[in-house]
Amino acid sequence: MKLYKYFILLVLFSCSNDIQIKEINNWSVKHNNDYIPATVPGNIFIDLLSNKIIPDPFMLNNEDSVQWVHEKIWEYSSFFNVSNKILKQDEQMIKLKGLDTYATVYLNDSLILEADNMFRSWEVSVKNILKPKNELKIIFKPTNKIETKKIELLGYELPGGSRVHTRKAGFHYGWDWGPKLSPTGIWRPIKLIAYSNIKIQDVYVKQKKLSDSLAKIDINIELNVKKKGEYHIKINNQRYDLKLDKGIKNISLNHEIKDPLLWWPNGYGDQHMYNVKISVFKNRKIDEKNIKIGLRTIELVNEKDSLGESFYFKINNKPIFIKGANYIPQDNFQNRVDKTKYHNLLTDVKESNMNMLRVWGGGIYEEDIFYNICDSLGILIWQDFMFACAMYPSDSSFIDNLKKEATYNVKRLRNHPSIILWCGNNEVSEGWHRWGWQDNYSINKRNEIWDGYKLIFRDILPDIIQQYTSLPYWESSPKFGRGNPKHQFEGDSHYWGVWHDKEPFTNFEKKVPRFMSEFGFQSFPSISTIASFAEESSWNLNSTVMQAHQKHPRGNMLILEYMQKEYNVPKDFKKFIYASQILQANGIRVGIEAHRRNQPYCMGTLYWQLNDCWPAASWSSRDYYGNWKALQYSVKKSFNPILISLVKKRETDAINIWIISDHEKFNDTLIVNTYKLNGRLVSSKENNIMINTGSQQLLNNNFTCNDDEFIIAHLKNKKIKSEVYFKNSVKEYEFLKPNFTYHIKNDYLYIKSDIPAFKVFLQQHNNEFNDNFFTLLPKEEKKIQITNVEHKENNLLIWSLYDLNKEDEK
Ligand code: BMA
Repeated sequence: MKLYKYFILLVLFSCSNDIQIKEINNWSVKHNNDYIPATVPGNIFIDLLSNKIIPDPFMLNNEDSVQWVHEKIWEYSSFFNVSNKILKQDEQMIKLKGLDTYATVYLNDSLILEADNMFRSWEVSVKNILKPKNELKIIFKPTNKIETKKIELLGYELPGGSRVHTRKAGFHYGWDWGPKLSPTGIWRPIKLIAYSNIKIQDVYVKQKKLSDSLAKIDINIELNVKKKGEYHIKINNQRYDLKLDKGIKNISLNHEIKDPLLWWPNGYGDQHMYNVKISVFKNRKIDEKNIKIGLRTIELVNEKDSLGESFYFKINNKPIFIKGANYIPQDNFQNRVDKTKYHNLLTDVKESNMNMLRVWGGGIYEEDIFYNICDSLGILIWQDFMFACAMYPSDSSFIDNLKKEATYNVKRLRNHPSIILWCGNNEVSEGWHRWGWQDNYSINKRNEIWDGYKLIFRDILPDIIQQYTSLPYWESSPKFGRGNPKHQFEGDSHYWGVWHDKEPFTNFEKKVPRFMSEFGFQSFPSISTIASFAEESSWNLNSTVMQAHQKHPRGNMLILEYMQKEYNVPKDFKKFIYASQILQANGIRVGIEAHRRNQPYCMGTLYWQLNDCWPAASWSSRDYYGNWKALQYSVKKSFNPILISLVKKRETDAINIWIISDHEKFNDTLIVNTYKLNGRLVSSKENNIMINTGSQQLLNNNFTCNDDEFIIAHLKNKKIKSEVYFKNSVKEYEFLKPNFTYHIKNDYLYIKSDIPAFKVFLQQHNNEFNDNFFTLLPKEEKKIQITNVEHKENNLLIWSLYDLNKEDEK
C-alpha cells in the first residue's frame, strides 16, 4: 500500500515538472454586438464568410463589397480553463506565433502585449495573471488609420504608399496578380507554455567542415534555465553532463559524422538527412527537440570576368544550373493553405524538373511545413526578406521591429538545407534607381530615404545573416534594373522587356543575363477555374467580373497584342483561353531554352510566377486550384535534364540545334525530320553525336524548311523530342483537320492522330492528364496517365492548332 502511494506521488511530481503546452482554442469574434465563432489560425474574412456575413470575396466582383472589413476594429476572445498542473509551474507564458497586425492583447483585462508585426512571434510571461478561468482578448486595429498617422509623423509619403509603414504581407494591399483583401486576425496558433526547470529555446546545427570522409558540426543549444542545478543533455545517444545557473544559457557541443552522406538538390543526387534528437534531462526527460539536417556546402559565386560579374551557386562544390520559378503565397487567407496544398504544389515543382523556388518579398516567410517539404524534395530556396517594390521608413521603432522580425525568421529557418540564399528585397533598389521615384523628393529627402535603404539592406540584414547563419546574402533582386545595360552582365536580372515593354519573345534570346530571377507572361486559367468565380454570362474579357480578376492594368491588352502577332485571336472564349495558355507557354519556353543554351554565362532561370493566391488571370503556370496551365506542362519539358533546343539563326531561316545535358555524357543518334503539314516526311537526317554535360551547339547543321513544313528533332535512344519548329507564325499555316482515335484503359488514355497535330489539348471533367498541349505525329500513339479519373470515353474535348485557325475561316 505504501509503495503504491509513493508511486502515485512520483507520477504527480514528474508531471508537474514537465513542460505543459496548451493550445488556446474556442475563439469568437465580435461582430456588431454579437460574438460569432472564429477560426484560429485564421482571419476575419474567413470568420465573416463562414458565419455568412459576407459573400465569398473571391467570387464575382465581391472583393469590392467587402472592403469595409479592413476598416473596422475586430475583437477576438477566448475563454479557457487552466489546470492546476499549469498554475503550479514557475514559468507560465503565452506564445503568439502570428498576429496580423496591430493587436492589443489582454489576459483577464491586464494588458500583456501590443503587437505590430505579422512576421514576428511573441512570448509574454503571464505568471500571476493566469487563473483557473481566463479570458484572452485580442483587439485588432485597422492598419490604414495607423499608417496615416505614421505618414503624418514622417512628414511625407514614401514610394509604395502607406503599406510600407506596416510589417504585413505586401500583397494583402493588392498586387498586379492579386486582390486587395487585407486580412486581420490570429494567423498562427497561440499556445500557453508552462514549466519550472528548463526549456530548450532554440537549436542551431552549424556545419563547420564537410569532406568526403568527415563532417564536423556544432550543435548550438539555447536553454532557458529556471532552476539552477545539474542537468544532462543527450544528443541522439551521446550524454553530456551540465551544471547550469539560472537564465538563458547557450551551449555548443561538437559532433562528428564519419563518411557523411550529402544533401543534393533535385536532379543531382539524394536528399540525405540526419536526425538530431536533443533531449534535456533532470533525472528524467524534461524537454526534447528533433531536428533534421542536411549536409551540403553552398557558395554564391560572384566573380569579375571579362564580361561583367558572375552569379551562380555551387552546391557541394558543383556549379548548379538553377531551374525554377518565383513563388507567391498560395492564398490571401493563409489558414486555407493546408498540408495537402503544400504537398501537391511542391510535388508538382519537383515533377516539373525544377530545383529552386524564389520565395518573393511581397508575401510571407513561409510555414515550417513548406521548408520541410522542400528539404525532402531537394527544392532549393531563394528566400527574400519581406520587402518589395517600395522604400521603407528607417526610424528607430521601425528598425527595431524589423531587426526582431529578421532575427526571429532567420533563426527559425536556419536548419533547413533547402534555404541557400537570403535576399534583402524585391525590386527596391531597381525602383529607386530606375522607376522615377526620386523625382518626387528634394535632395535632402532623397538622401534620407537612401540612407534608410542602406541601413536596412546593407547593414542590418546582412549583419543578421552573418551573425546567425553561414548563408550568402544578396542585397536586392535584381542587382540592376533593365534600364541599366549592366543588368545583362552582372548579378541577377528581372527581364520585363517582354510583357511590360511589349518586346517580342525572341528578345529573351538577345537579352540573356548571368542569372534570370524574373521574366514572365500572363495567361488565363482553365475554364473550370473561371467558372469558380464567374457566371457563364460573364465569360468575356470586358465583363465586370473578368476585369475584376485581371489586376494588371494593361494585362488583357498585352495578351491580345501578343496573341494577334502569332495566332488568329479566337472569338470563342474557351478557345481564347487555350490560345492565351499556349502563347504564354511558348514565350516562356523561348526564354528558358535561351538561358539553358547560354550556360555557363547564364546560370539560372526562374520564371515569374509559379502559382496564384486567388483564381484570376496572371503570370502563373499553375492556377489557384493547382490546375496546370500549358506553361506548367511546357516547363516540365524545357527543364528536362536533357533538352534539344531548335533555334532560328538570326537573319536566316536556318536553325541551329543545341543539346543541353545537366548530368550525363552520352552517345546517341540525333534524327532531324522535316515534314509536310499532312505528315509526309520530306527529309530525315541522322547524326551520331557525343554529348557532354552543359550546353552544346551541334555544328554544321543548316537545317531549314519551306513554308508548309515543320522540323522536329529527336534523340533515338533517349527518346527525347524537341519542340516543333515553324518558320512562320502559326496563323500563317493552313493546318489540316486531324482525326483522333483514342481509348481509355486502366487510368491511361491512348491517343493517335492520322496527320500531325500540334498543341493537342485534352479536357474532360476534372480529369488531370500527365501530359497535355503536346505534338502528335502520325503513327505515334501517346500514352497519357489520367488522375481524378471520371472515365467517359465519349466526351473528351480535343483541340489542336487546327481549331484556332479553323475558327477564323468560318
Ligand atoms: C515582378 C514582381 C512583382 C510583379 C511582377 C509582374 O517584378 O516582383 O512585383 O507582380 O513583376 O509585374
